[in-house]
Amino acid sequence: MDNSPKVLIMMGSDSDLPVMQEAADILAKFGVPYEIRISSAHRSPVRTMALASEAAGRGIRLIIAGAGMAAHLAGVVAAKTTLPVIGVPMPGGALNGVDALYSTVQMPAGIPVATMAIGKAGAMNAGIFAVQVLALTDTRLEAALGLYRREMDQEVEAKDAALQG
Ligand code: RP5
Repeated sequence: MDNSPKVLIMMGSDSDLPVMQEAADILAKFGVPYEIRISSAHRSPVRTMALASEAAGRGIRLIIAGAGMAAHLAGVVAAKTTLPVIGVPMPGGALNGVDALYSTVQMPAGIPVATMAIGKAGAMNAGIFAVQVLALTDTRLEAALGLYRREMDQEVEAKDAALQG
């Protein structure tokens, strides 16, 4: 079995870890090998660009990049690779993530970043979205996603049944 990382999770600071862990947990749940790295677009730009530009050559298929405030990490990473980049805006700061949302989502034409919601929901969805992309060429992941959706459906049904008494 090939256990080399297929998804690279990057975050601008260790303070982003409690949020970005959600993406890692999803990948672990689906048995997708990943690597998680702290690298800042402004504090460690050379390292960040090296991680991005070398990712495809190491067998990485997608990159998830989470950053806060003037969040340029996902855009900088996307500029250095043709792998799909999923951006996750971090909550916090004076604008509580709205700054990071705009910084991540408002990429000028030519270099896209697939931007998720602010915070933990966005990080979780980034993980699921990565699995969905990988599932295009992986029948095991396709089946696992089907099961995941059925479980969600059953959970809602069970909560409704409990409410009805
Ligand atoms: C961004 O600045 C990071 O992604 C983080 O969300 C934010 C604050 O970083 P710290 O000051 O907590 O290291 O670069």
